[in-house]
Amino acid sequence: MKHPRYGLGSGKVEEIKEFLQHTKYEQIIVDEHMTPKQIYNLEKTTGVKVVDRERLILDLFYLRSTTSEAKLQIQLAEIKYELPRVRENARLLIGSERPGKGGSGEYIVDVKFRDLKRRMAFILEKLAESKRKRDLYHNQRVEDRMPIVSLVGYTSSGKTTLFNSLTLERNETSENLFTTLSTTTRSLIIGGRKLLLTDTVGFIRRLPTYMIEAFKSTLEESLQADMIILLIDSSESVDEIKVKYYSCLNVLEELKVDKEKIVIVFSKIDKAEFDNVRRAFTELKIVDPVLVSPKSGYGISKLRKSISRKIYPVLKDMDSSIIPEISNKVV
Ligand SMILES: Nc1nc2c(ncn2[C@@H]2O[C@H](COP(=O)(O)OP(=O)(O)OP(=O)(O)O)[C@@H](O)[C@H]2O)c(=O)[nH]1
Ligand SMILES: [Mg+2]
Repeated sequence: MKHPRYGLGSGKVEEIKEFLQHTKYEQIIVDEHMTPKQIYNLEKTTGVKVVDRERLILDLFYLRSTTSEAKLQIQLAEIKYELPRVRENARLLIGSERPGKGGSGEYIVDVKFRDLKRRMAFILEKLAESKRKRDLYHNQRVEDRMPIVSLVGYTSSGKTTLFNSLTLERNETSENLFTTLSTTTRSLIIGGRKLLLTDTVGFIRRLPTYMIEAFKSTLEESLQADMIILLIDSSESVDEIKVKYYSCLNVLEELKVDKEKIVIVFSKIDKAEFDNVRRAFTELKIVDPVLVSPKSGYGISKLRKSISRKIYPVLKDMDSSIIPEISNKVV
């Protein structure tokens, strides 16, 4: 492991200490995964609270969560964050005593493990309950033969703004990260036929697998969609676009999404630089991209056409062979 003591090089730690002498910051945020020992060491040497990348994501999630399901999912992620840290945290708590057999350390570890496991079982049961309800609802939709289109993408790529523009909803949008943490589905009519559009939590690069796991039940709606719109913020630099594009594809791959269903849509085109966007297309080998700006309304009718082109073959097939296959997938 690089820099086992602090998670940072000792030169950097000195630099931080020096910096803190002249300022009044209360927290250090490290954009990396850290062990409890590294957090403890860095806190001790700087006298300031230390938050690592995962803790920060969890805190943001928690702050932003509004529905009980989102809260449960975050609590689950939090438990998964804590479980591998229990032993080390106990060791740090009782100083030099090793949590060996019979010692008070072992007792602390046992109690904590049992408590976390008990809470985890409770949360999993609650989440299973809401999944059952969700599946029932989903099966009903499949029976109603309503195609589902999902909006996915990096956090703050503009999913909710596009969702609002297509459905005439007024869901909260903002420049903050993780504005949306629960899934919303609304019906809309395209080409004279009804379909369902789903908006959900945004992705972020280097999202640990256990966090994706925790959000799986809500993200599953994206998995089961007939079309997945992967939204890219085109107003960013080509490098940024590429990093975010690939991290979204990785998450979708991890969730075993069928690549055929994915359609790439570039958003915020009103804010983008033409040359930049063209370079991004070339470098990402994207042909026939859809460009939109829900803010100005640009490209929305073209997007509606792309949706119906992608969805209508599904509708045709649904009348015959596809139906039993889809029903099997969701039960
Ligand atoms: N200029 C411009 N800004 C946009 C456009 N679409 C979205 N935005 C802005 O981008 C920011 C993020 O938009 P959201 O719709 O909240 O993004 P999101 O993908 O739903 O974000 P999360 O819910 O956090 O994952 C907001 O400040 C929007 O006003 C657009 O077409 N043009
Ligand atoms: Mg949103």
